[in-house]
Amino acid sequence: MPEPSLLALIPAYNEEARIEPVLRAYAHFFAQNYSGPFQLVVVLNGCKDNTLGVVQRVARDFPSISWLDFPAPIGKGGALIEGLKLAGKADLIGYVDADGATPPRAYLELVKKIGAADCVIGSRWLPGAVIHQSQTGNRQFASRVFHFIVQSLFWMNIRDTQCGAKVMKRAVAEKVHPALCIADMAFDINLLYSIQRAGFKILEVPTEWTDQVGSKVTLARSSLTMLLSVIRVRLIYSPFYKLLRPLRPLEAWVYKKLRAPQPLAGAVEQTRAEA
Ligand SMILES: Nc1nc2c(ncn2[C@@H]2O[C@H](COP(=O)(O)OP(=O)(O)O)[C@@H](O)[C@H]2O)c(=O)[nH]1
Ligand SMILES: [Mg+2]
Repeated sequence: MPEPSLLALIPAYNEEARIEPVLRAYAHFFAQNYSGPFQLVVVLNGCKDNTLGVVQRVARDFPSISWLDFPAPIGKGGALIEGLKLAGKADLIGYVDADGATPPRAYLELVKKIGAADCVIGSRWLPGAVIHQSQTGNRQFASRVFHFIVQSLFWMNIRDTQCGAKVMKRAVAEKVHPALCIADMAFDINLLYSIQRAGFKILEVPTEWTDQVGSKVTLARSSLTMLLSVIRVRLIYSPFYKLLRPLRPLEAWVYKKLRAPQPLAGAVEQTRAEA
């Protein structure tokens, strides 16, 4: 029996220098090793470099590669919120970083485990994970602090919410999509928490990871933005959320100061209406 159809999104922000070998490796590997239909959709957001030209050039060599280009800086979350709208096109939809931190074979391992769950996420912190190059000390420290905050706020019991490799069944993406509103790197928390709340099962599996040079994350600013965003997600699911509406302009101002992509307000209203 052929494997289910798979659509993998790659959010890309100024990735002209890193993305080409990754696209080639994924397209090649999945053509050779995956029997189901496979599509790779690069979602460009706010790129100021020639990522688009690079993606277009590689796409000429691989029919499995296409792209969506959003000229506005809508963030990794914004790009994935847009990309997940394509869920109807495949049985499984997921995403992976543009820099090749997750090799194609490790991504395929996640995909193969989906039978037992609704969503499978790669973990760098579970026993069995293979880390070829770890994140910098500062990054690891920030990551552990972030993990502690996320665990205290959401009790999801997920060891690594931030690994860039995730895959879910179509029905899961379609069900939670209206609840997605976080545009920055805390998008993953937004996604995982809505998946758990909707009653779906998330399976966390040890993965393979090579931290790559050229990270687009500016630690101080990204940490503050992510902190603000996880608090925001927590509040959305609290009874007080409506009372906080007058603070919206202040919130918009803070995101702007942090040069972070604004959360989508509309989607939040939908979540409340559904809840
Ligand atoms: N930092 C950042 N990354 C983005 C953005 N939009 C998409 N991405 C993608 O998010 C992924 C992870 O980014 P990266 O810089 O590798 O983060 P790191 O590996 O966690 O240091 C890459 O595929 C980026 O291209 C954005 O607005 N900011
Ligand atoms: Mg990276």
